Amino acid sequence: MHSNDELIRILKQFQLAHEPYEFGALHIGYINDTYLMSLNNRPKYILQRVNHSVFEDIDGLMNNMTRALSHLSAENYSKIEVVQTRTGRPYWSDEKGYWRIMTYLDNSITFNTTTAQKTAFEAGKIIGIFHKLLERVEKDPFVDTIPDFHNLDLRERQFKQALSQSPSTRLEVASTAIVFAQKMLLRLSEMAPKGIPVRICHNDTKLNNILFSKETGKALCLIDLDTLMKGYFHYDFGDAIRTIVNTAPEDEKDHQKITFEQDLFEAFIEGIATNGPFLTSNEINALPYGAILLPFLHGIRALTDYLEGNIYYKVSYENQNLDRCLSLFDFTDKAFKNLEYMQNTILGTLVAKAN
Ligand code: GN1
Ligand code: MG
Repeated sequence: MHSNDELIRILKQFQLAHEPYEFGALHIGYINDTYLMSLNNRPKYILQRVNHSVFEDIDGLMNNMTRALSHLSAENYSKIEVVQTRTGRPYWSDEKGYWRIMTYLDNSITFNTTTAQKTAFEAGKIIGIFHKLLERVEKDPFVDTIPDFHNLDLRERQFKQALSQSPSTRLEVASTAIVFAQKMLLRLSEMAPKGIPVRICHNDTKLNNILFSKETGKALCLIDLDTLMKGYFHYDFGDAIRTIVNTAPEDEKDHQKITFEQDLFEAFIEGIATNGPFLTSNEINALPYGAILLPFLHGIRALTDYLEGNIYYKVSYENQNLDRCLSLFDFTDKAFKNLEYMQNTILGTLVAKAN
């Protein structure tokens, strides 16, 4: 973590009035370092050091973000702004890192998990609004901030590479997870959908990347736009499902607590449906696949990182990646068992747009 003096030095690079900000480290996320900047205990800005070993092209990433943010503003979608540096750039860098500052939305709150149908409904609604706002933007200028981020073939190759190099003790401890991964890779390759249009996606739509109003409980907007790039709608769908329909946190060790809550699933779909028809029939048909693919992808990535000795994600204890993997695989299995249920619910609620 960074000292107060260091953070003040960074702040001076940005176009902000000179005020006595207090910094609070937010222990959220596995990738970046995040600080809340407050004045008299009122949060004003988010200061972040972007992880350059994960995101190689930070210039491209910040261009994606500012380009998207210029469209992400509407009566039902709250605007977030990037504070410019004194030289008019969206981030500041020196040999120690890449820094950015974004506005904090007053009276907003995030949830790691939920049991409330209203929250699930609001999440579905805001993800639909996000996609509709970005539907017509020109896609070519957007770079891939992490190439093949949700590409299962890549994640399979990385997993197999880790398997061939991992110490036998780790292979043994992770044996159940390894067997499940191999079985699921086969199943998913048989299910892979075709004819899905490319959209500009968020690609990390877990519940705690959605801001809600503390007062009304309504969803305000999506945050954490680092992985905003080309993708498929079922990626954003699946990432939301794995964190909204499951009432347990991502690294839950007690698998009895990991659930596929059908009432939350239905509320989430209803929320998407409030946006009217905006998905193609191929996209709609691919949604249940996305709800199985995404928890699995995150699980296999955590497993790969465990086998490689925790080099990608920040971990707070040695086996955290393995616990995350087992929990994500458990939810993958539960989602798979709900495949037919998901298909029926979706067909009854979402209507495809006319081509
Ligand atoms: C990572 O650090 P955070 O929470 O923003 C990961 C996401 C995962 C998430 C939780 C670039 O994001 O894909 O959903 O952990 N981001 C990257 O598992 O790998
Ligand atoms: Mg993220």
